[in-house]
Amino acid sequence: MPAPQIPFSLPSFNSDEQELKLKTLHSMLVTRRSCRMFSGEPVHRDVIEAAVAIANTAPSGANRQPWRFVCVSDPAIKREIRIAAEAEERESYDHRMPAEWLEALEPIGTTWEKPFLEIAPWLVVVFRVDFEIAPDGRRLKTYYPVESTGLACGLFLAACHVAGLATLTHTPSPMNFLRAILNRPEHEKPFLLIPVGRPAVNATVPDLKKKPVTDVLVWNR
Ligand code: IYR
Repeated sequence: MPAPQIPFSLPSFNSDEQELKLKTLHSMLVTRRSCRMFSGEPVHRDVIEAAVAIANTAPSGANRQPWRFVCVSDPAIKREIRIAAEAEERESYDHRMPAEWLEALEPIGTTWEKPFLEIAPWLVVVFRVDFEIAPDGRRLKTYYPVESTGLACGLFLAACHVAGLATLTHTPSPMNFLRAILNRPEHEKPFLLIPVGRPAVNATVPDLKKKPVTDVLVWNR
């Protein structure tokens, strides 16, 4: 049965107002960088919850919201995650990643070592959910879980950034160890590991440039 319809409207800004709104948002978001040097200073869990609430506004296939944000601050669990992630990363950097991939990563300067997994006050481990289990035990399929979870993660990164929190989109590969360490069921697949915290006082990031918008935007054909 279709859900009942409710009114929907948005502020009717003129184009100058629209541009101003977007310039303001752009000037905030353009300073986001993937950060690998975190301060260990705690971040209140209410702040993390507020950022997850923003992620949770993302559109999703059939509105099934096929994501789980597992937020870890327990040092013992962070340590377990670091040990398992570094074991996989070491194998990847030493044996699994082809030369072309290692070359692409050279400007970023990453290695198998991931101290930030213990230093960042929060590790937000995002799972994509392939089906939910209804209260009566039936499987409720989700739709476009990859696209939907990606959208939710994008909003989460933006939310953290505007709150002055640094993030990293980390994908230790393979990352099924996250399901085991975090006791998640088999139908939840690790999607992204996002360390969150303030940047370290002397944090640096590689001097990388974004492509100009004209390189990524095509009008009509
Ligand atoms: N997961 C590895 C390798 C890595 C891969 C990509 I693609 C990056 O943009 C950065 C790193 C790591 O985190 O080191």
